[in-house]
Amino acid sequence: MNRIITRRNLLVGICAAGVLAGCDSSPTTAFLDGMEYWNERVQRALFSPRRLAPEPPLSELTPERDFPPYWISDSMPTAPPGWSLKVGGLVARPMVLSLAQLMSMPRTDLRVRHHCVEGWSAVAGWRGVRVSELARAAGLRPEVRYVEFRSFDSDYWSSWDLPSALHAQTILAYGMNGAMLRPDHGAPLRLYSAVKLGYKMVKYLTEVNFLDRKTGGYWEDQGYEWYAGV
Ligand SMILES: Nc1nc2c(c(=O)[nH]1)N[C@H]1C(S)=C(S)[C@@H](COP(=O)(O)O)O[C@H]1N2
Ligand SMILES: [Mo]
Repeated sequence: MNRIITRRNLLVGICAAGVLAGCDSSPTTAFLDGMEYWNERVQRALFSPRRLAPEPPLSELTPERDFPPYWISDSMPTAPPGWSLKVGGLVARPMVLSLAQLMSMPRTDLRVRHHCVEGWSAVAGWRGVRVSELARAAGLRPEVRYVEFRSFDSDYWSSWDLPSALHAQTILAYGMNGAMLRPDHGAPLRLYSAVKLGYKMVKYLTEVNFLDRKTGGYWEDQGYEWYAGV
């Protein structure tokens, strides 16, 4: 229909192929690594830091009971007492922020269709603070190219390219559909964005690190595409 959909289908196809091929060093994997390199270059070229993704209308909102929750731990992760978010890496002002402090920063609302590579999608409204706002407060050193997001869910993590992380539709969300984020969807704080696939949206956040190198990710290190733009 439009370029966004076409690109996503391309990605999901490549991801699925990557999973089937596994992580051995077969010629297929080498081919897929080559494809991923090419694919990331194409996606980066198409990505514009100022272009906003269209938001689905309110009528497309998924009833909450139909929005599948997902986590890698054996049971639903719950925030440790005294939870706070560490912001570090190559920054002038490393910070430790409470939820109250995050909620007092300028807030942004987004309605996004979530795409999981397992084949489902769902729409919700998310409220939080832009990663770019956090970056401004922390003061990035010029070498920063990547952002790493870590969580208390069995150390789940993902790393992002800086332009996607600083996009106006990438936030650290503490609210969902007009209420506080619940533990099934990543409380107290999760990443949410209109420009990436589901597995990049790290839930149960503990740390945001601004870095000069890629640090992979939980699924990315098992063959899922690293860039994963939508
Ligand atoms: N900490 C953490 N974040 C995570 C995951 C996870 O297992 N642990 N799963 C990812 C995947 S694959 C998806 S599709 C979404 C699911 O978000 P939801 O539970 O709100 O639907 O979270 C992503 N972030
Ligand atoms: Mo997913």
